[in-house]
Amino acid sequence: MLNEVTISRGIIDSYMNKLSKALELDVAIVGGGPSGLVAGYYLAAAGKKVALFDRRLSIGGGIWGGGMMFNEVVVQEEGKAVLDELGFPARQFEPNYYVLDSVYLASGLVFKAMSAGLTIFNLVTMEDVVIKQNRVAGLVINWGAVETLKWHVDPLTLHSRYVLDATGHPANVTSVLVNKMGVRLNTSTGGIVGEKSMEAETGEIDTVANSKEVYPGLYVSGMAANAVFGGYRMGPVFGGMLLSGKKVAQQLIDRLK
Ligand code: 48F
Repeated sequence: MLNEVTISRGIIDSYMNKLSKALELDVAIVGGGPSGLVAGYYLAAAGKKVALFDRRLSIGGGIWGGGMMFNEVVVQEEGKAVLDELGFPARQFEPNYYVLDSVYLASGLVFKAMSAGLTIFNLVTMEDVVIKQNRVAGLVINWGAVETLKWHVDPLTLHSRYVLDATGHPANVTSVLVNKMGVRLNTSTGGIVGEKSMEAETGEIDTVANSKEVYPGLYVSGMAANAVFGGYRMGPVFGGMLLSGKKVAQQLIDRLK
């Protein structure tokens, strides 16, 4: 006979155990788009203690919608190497252009990253960072719904050796840091330079080049990296996003040695 209370207890105990383990991390990733998920996959596969937080119900960020809701994405030759490593099939459309279903990519990245050991908290938002000795040292988190409703509910806090801002176009983690602490970033202006208009070729190169540490303890990837350092946008070509996540993961793995 199924006992409803046992079902509830299973969920509560299991979630509390997961949340408690995530209070001290090697890397806290904010944002579950392509760059954050790929970074999470490589960090978890390297045995690092890593968790990813996304304010939305579904994980995958901008992948699901493909281009203007046509649920296909394009990956160029360089990015295809990451798809090959993950074992994701892509169809050649023209030389140097591969296409794959965006639902497959989003769900596949979530599955591969979690299978490698990444813990994911959906419905949880980053509302602030922790500062220790002039470096970013953790996250202040709350329910995404509390943020949406603008309710006055105090948050919880976790410590992490590094934080990755993978929040896409708004670069929310870096914005909070700059707005609240008035710090100088490792950018050309010292502030958030701002994303440039569409130029796919340059944007893809920018995304990877800009994926790095922007302030002690804080790394940026994906569109957040372009927003912070001032790179071009590129739309629904995803190779740069995949390579960006892989690059920051490798940098963080080296730093954590
Ligand atoms: O925007 P997003 O998909 O991040 P990305 O890795 O990828 C960009 C592409 O999707 C696309 C593109 C491709 O060429 O240009 O735009 O840079 O995903 C960002 C995720 O961050 C979450 C948000 O819900 C989304 O799923 N997010 C944003 N702010 C917060 C957050 C926050 N404060 N707390 C938690 N999650």
